[in-house]
Amino acid sequence: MLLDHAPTDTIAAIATAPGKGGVGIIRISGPQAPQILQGITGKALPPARQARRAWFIDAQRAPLDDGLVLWFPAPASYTGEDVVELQGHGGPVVLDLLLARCLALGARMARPGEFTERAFLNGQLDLAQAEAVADLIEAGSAQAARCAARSLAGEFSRRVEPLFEQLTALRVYVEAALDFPDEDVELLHHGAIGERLRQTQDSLHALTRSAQQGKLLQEGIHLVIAGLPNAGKSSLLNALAQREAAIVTDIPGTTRDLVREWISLEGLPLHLVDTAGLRESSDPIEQEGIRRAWQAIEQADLVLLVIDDTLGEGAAEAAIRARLPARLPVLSVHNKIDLSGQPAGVREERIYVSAKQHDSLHLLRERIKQQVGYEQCSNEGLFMARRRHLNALAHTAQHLQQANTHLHQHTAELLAEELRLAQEALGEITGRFTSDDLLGRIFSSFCIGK
Ligand SMILES: Nc1nc2c(ncn2[C@@H]2O[C@H](COP(=O)(O)OP(=O)(O)OP(=O)(O)O)[C@@H](O)[C@H]2O)c(=O)[nH]1
Ligand SMILES: [Mg+2]
Repeated sequence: MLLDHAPTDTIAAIATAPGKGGVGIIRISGPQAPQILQGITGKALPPARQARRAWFIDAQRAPLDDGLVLWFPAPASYTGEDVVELQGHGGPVVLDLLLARCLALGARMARPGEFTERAFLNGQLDLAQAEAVADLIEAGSAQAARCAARSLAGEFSRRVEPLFEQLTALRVYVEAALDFPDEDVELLHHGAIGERLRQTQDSLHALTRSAQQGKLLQEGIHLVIAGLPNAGKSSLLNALAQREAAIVTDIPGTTRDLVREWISLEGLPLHLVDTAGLRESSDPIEQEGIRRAWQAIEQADLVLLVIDDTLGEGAAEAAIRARLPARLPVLSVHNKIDLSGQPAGVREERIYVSAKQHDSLHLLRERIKQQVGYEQCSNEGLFMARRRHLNALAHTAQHLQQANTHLHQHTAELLAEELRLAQEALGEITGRFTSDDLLGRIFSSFCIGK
């Protein structure tokens, strides 16, 4: 496992955001942290976990700053190691001087996420909690922050744990069948394994649904507005963003660049992209705009295909639909109903709106949430999850499915193996089974000082 290479060097970093601020914090973790603290204050260690005022001094004992020191002896600290915090004035130059002094006294610069990585390696946090630290910092909405806080408090891990236990119990049962081959057939015929397997699959399914909601809240969705020139794409973007973000004119081909807006749909972060109208064009600028539009579509989670309802949907739209990636969900939005006279509402999977009159936009918002499976009211038990977690849950589900097949074919060895693989995939979430390579990737995405 991981704990056999616990670090022995001491790391330091500026923990507060770059720039000027009232207070700036330097964090030091590792065995030399107490000596560095004594070196930087020229005094004995302060009492543990109590703020003390001190002068920070350089090698010639000249003052660098006047601040607070905090001393957290291991293991009752963030990283589980000896930790020191220096709270000085938040100027970039003074913080650099303080950090340089820490390095001169024996610390080395921390890599991004290294404090949290050490907390994980020392068992202060599991992996899902460690990731929640970064997600809390990055949270783009109040809902996302609350979900990240729940994951940090261990809510996600607490829901993974019983599943893990269920799998252990199942494995014990099946391994027993393997150890006593005479009773093998009987055990596998026994409905109990099938029943337990089904229960485990059900719990996994419920957990996956919650995790999907969490991931939506963390990453949001990329929604691209596409369609023919003049269909009202930019008008729709402006209406959804509630500001005049994109230029609107009655000249077809107005928009060339991608216009990006970020909005929150009752807590769901929505990255809107307005694009150039899709048509054959000989204008090189417009051609480039159309190329970018397709590029944005390739990366979208959802496309709003805007149709001018006074013209209706025709061959040009059909050509666009044919070129859309097959995996991509598309919402058909009929615009300009104030001109076409069509009633507002949703009919046959099409939404009838007026971007100009802001008519039926609430229905559009509802449909977007429905399409991506966002259940805004059920935020309560939600926790933050990442793509990595969803992948792990999906792999677990696949192995359980395989296990089911082997159960029906009475191939006990293969059943046991699939259960083992399922448990391994599930264990990746909290870091029970995790490669160093994966850890490196997870923690390097953190900011320095975290
Ligand atoms: N009456 C009415 N006019 C609309 C509506 N939506 C857009 N328009 C008008 O249609 C024209 C084109 O609107 P835009 O939003 O610029 O259309 P677009 O799809 O972004 O066009 P390009 O950027 O050229 O591809 C403008 O004159 C708008 O005022 C609507 O719901 N009702
Ligand atoms: Mg436009």
